[in-house]
Amino acid sequence: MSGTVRSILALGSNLGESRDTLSLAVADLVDSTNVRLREVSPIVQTKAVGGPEQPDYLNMVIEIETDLGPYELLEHCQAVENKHHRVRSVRWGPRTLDVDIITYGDLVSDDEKLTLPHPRAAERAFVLQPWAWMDGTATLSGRPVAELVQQAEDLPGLVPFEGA
Ligand code: PH2
Ligand code: MG
Ligand code: MG
Repeated sequence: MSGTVRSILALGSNLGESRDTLSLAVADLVDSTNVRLREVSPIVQTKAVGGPEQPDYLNMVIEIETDLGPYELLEHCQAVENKHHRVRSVRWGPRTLDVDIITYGDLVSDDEKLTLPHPRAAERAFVLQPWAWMDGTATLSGRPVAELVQQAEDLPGLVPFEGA
């Protein structure tokens, strides 16, 4: 795909100085003429979904506009994760930074390296709620994000982040 594409990225952190990490990661993600920031969600504090017992997460989403192809964008996101000392050990284990591509334009892909839309986004309040707060008209696979979030099992474990 070429030209300018809008994409939703989800960020999460539950190790280290998570609040600072998220801010720095947003700056790193858009520090490129190929990636422009359109919108930023509020930050939410969320109970961990899946994986081992672990600290609460801070989660947020951003909307970008990009000239990168989907795999170039994936590499870019992974480079930003690595810069923030992301270590891949336990699946769904605690992490300093996770950056997931939720949507890339209207692209639908079932490639195991990059499944689009993100295969679990439609049931995760930690993605859907900040997204709905950022953009009340957003849809995911044709369904309103603000409606999907009402059915998400992890919604009761989510609160707006009140920290500085
Ligand atoms: N990410 C996961 C697994 N579980 N739970 C919350 N609350 N937030 C996350 O970002 C998260 C998770 C895998 O990436
Ligand atoms: Mg993830
Ligand atoms: Mg990830």
